[in-house]
Amino acid sequence: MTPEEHADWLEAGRKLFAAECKFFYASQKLDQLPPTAGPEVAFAGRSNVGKSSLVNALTGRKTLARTSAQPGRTKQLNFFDLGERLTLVDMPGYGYARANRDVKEDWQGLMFDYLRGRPTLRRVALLLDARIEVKETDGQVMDLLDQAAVTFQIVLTKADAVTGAKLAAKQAEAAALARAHPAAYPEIVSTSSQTGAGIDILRAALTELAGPA
Ligand SMILES: Nc1nc2c(ncn2[C@@H]2O[C@H](COP(=O)(O)OP(=O)(O)OP(=O)(O)O)[C@@H](O)[C@H]2O)c(=O)[nH]1
Ligand SMILES: [Mg+2]
Repeated sequence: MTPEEHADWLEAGRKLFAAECKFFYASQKLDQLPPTAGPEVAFAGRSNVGKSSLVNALTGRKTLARTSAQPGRTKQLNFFDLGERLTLVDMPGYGYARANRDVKEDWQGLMFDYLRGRPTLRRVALLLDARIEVKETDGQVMDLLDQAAVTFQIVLTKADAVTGAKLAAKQAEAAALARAHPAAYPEIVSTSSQTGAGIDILRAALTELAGPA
């Protein structure tokens, strides 16, 4: 991209994410998903990785998606319409050990079924916490997305909370994971919902999936 093209790319992202964003649906069961319509991007990752915070940072609304310091806050698939061009789906987290067993299986079953079977799902933003090592469940989700041929993009979160050297090492680790997974998009985006770092890049990358303005 030339510098002008890059500026246009960022501007398209800024514009889309400045559009009105409305919560319109919460699903607890797979037979209760909203009807498929336009393109969807889902935010997936371990409990507490910062999915809901990232949805808020992208849309510039502090309380659109509910966040919490306690893991296991988001318990449903929450659907948000962004300017009638893109649907954002804030998912429950996986790997939350303290959840009641039945509840845990319910959420995870829902999540996996949704990821495997949703025809309008164009990409998964797979969030990894820059402070924490990659866990087995992260690998399992990446394998599942490979099998389902759902493109995913690794997004590092909480970049503000690590040193530059640690972030660089984490980016290299994430890039190696992306190379090892056929469904992974090669670019890794490092973000902070707290400082806003990388948010403009992620907005622009996701705008490539959106319907026409
Ligand atoms: N330092 C820092 N903390 C963050 C950032 N993003 C989120 N957090 C914190 O991480 C915690 C979890 O954030 P959530 O957005 O609720 O995480 P989640 O992935 O939606 O969690 P579940 O819905 O429980 O799966 C909260 O205490 C946030 O304040 C970030 O960019 N930097
Ligand atoms: Mg959440």
